[in-house]
Amino acid sequence: MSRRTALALMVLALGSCGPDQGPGGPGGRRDLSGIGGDAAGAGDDLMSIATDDMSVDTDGDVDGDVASFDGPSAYDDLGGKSDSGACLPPNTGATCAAPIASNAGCTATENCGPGGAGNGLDDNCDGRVDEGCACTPGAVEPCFLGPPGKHLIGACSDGTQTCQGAEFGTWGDCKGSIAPSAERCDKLDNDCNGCADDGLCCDATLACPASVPDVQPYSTVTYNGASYFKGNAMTWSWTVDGGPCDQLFKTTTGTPPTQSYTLTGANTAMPSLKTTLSGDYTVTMTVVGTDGKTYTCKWVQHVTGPGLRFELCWDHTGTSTQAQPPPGADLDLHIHRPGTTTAWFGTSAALPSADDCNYDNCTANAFLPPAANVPAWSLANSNLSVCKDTTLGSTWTTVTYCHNPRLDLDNVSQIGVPENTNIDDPANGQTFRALVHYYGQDGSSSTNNVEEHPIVNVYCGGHLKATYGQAPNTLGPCPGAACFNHGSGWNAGQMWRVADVTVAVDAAGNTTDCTVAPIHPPGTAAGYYVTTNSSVY
Ligand SMILES: [Ca+2]
Ligand SMILES: [Ca+2]
Ligand SMILES: [Ca+2]
Ligand SMILES: [Ca+2]
Repeated sequence: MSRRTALALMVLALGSCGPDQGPGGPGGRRDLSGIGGDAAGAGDDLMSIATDDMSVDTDGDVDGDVASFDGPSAYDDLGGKSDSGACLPPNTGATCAAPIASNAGCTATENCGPGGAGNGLDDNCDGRVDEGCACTPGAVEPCFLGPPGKHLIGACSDGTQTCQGAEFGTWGDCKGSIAPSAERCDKLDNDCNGCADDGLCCDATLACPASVPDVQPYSTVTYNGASYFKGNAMTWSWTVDGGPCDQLFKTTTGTPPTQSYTLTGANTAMPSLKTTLSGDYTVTMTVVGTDGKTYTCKWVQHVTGPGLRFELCWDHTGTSTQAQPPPGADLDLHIHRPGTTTAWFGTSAALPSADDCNYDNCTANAFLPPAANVPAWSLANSNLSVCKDTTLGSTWTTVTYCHNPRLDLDNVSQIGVPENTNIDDPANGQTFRALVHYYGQDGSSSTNNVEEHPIVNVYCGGHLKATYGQAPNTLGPCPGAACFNHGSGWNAGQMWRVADVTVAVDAAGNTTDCTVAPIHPPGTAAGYYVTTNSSVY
């Protein structure tokens, strides 16, 4: 069984706001040339001539809302102006000829999209996305927490929402979306009205990136803070906020928490981030300049692996005897071969089923000669480059390729380490079933019961498509039908059949999407399917 050292991340407490250097100069004037007015309907200049409104303003509020619903909006007022007015050098200003209105695209009612499961937008601008739309519990979709007319404009970007509930789901909060915010001096269009730094007088100190290139799991990305902050820095500090497993580990792995990624040089101008899991990571750079001001940039680092990826993590990791955090247990991720419904596990631990990719036959060690009983599913091997930097990368280097499927590592008793199975090149239409097995503790059967609440995340083409076991829809409680607190070693004990994932693969071989069907107890339409001592498919 493999082990790896869990690296603790120092989490830094940071300020959250950048400098507000504007608006400078008295008497900023409105732009009379455009059809639009103030982006947010505030700060009208008394010196301006209020005759620029050629349209019929039926609602008496700001102009520029021609295509918008006239009801109340959660995004009404960011307090901005679209014209900087006169700025004192070296500051410069910007005007916005036709700012997108703060309630652009807002309508009277929420739109659930053609399929009825939501369209990822807050159409009625009440601060909730797809409220009232039906969805399948566990499904994950992109979402934007802002007026639909500002979707993907400027700094505004999508987050994700998760369908919660039992049989009839509802969308949970839209998390990770960058919503419109008050304009500030950073070369970005923060209020997403179509113009960067408009209404302010800004110098060139801060230039935040609107986006950064995607990277693959187990790659290292180094950021050069000096390319974003051009002033003289007194201190640098960087933080990273990870995906569902890192969020779980934040509260269950002790202090400081263990995270799946490592961030080195967090107090330097050039930190390096090494991730092990797919997902969206929010990166925050905070600089205190010698001018005493605090400067902040924030962006999302997309970590996207090809194909299909299953990721398992659980709340109580580690050994049966550790004091802090409290004792953990040993869970395992199993993925079943498509097109068959053979039993999980196999004849014995020494003769595992080649239809079941798991700790016993699917990590790098299993593919060293003679490589018996490995899951040979007629999928092409991947180039060594995609796995050589993983935890067992040196073994893969000996093997000389990356197998599909493959399990990155087997976590038996390490604190805060997920298990991740990769299938880089599934065939279009193949369906893969995931199972979580409660093996026990310390590599053996359970010696004491630890109630676990595992999470399984499903990524297709680099995007999180489904997540199971997250609060408020965790496994358990114990005692109960979905209790998960005891393992009995190889092929025995509690097993959770999670979901069937069917992939969509394009002609070029790229996984573009998938459909995910959660598995419920037989004869029911809701709930998690946990069995004991049964290894049937
Ligand atoms: Ca709404
Ligand atoms: Ca909607
Ligand atoms: Ca703007
Ligand atoms: Ca800005």
